Amino acid sequence: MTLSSLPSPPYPLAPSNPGPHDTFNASPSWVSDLAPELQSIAEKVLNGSRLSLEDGQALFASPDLQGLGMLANYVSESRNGNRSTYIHNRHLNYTNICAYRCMFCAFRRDGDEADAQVMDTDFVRHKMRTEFTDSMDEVHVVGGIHPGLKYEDYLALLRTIKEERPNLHIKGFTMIELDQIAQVADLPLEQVLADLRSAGLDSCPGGGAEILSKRVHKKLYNGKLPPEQWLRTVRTVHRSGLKTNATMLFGHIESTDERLDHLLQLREVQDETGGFMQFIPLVFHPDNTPLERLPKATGLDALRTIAVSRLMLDNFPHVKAYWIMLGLKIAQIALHYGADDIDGTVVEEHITHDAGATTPQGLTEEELVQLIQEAGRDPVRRDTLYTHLRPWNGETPS
Ligand code: V47
Repeated sequence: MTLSSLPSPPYPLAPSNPGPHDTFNASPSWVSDLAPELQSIAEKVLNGSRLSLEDGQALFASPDLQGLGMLANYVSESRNGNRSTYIHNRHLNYTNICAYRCMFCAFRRDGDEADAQVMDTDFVRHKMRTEFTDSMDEVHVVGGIHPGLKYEDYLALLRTIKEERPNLHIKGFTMIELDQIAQVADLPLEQVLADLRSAGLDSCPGGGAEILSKRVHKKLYNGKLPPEQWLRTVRTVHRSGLKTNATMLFGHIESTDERLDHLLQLREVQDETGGFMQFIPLVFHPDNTPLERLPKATGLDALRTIAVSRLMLDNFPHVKAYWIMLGLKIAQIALHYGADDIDGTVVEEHITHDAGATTPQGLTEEELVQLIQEAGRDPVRRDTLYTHLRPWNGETPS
């Protein structure tokens, strides 16, 4: 039996837009073993009360990383049981030419650099025929802010993908790209979103949020979509009916308060729109960037950030441990620190690998399944919107 022919599970995963954490009746026995600074926060979590900025500060400051992880894991398991999801997807970076010079980026190129590239529709069509299959669930489409692309180029890109692979879900264009597309179209964003949807856009990825802070924006990505505009754009996208993800790029010059402020801003948007599917903490990779002297974020910092995110973002249905950036082993541990998804097969990844990632460029479905099983979780294949869930019950290759 092939994986795609497996029946859908009889159980639902977490609701697509749950309210604050559900109320838990009896305190689990391990709560009394938590460090004192975590005890009152644990009470709030168990009562379904929302955590404050000060709670978040205490979580980041607590030396009891294991206790923090247990708390986040408790929330994650209450929503997802022992399930961890993955997706059969592939990335498509249609251009690496970018008008911006963000200090964290090793992916961008000027138009005259030898390895600068932009994919035309023939190239995309060829890729769709030779590298994509009908059994894939998602294509993740993002690119640089190319100064020369026309409105029609973006529409043609989507149409070409759908012509070749009509069932492939297109998760494409970050808020920055959407803002750029609206500018070149010289149309209101609402109209552009309607056009993009007609051409095939199904949802949007979470990239480009970086850290929603004016200070960090000014220092690292000045000129790019400012935080308030990112928030305005994402609200408009959600109101148009498109779901998106949200990311946070951490481990560079940001403070923990700036991380928390980022989370609280996302939580506020989610209260209003319910449009976020997943939260994805992204670990900064400094190689080949102007920030390459910065030390790399530790695995412990990544686990702490994932756990704090799970606890603060009480209205986000899912938290992703993006294995490409975390590394395989930390991603496995993260499935016990609040994350319930590890992303997908990916296959061809440039943004992190240009910045020194040592993970593979992609994993097979069997490898993803094995990764999840080794972590003691039950692998469940999902689609982008979590509407089709297929638990793995095949033989995992040894
Ligand atoms: O927007 C850029 C970040 C993002 C670096 O929505 C870097 O499902 C680390 O957003 N080191 C792209 N990070 C990746 C992304 C993503 C990935 C997988 C799934 C989804 C989703 C979204 O990566 C960029 C930027 O925030 N980034 N440079 C770097 N040197």
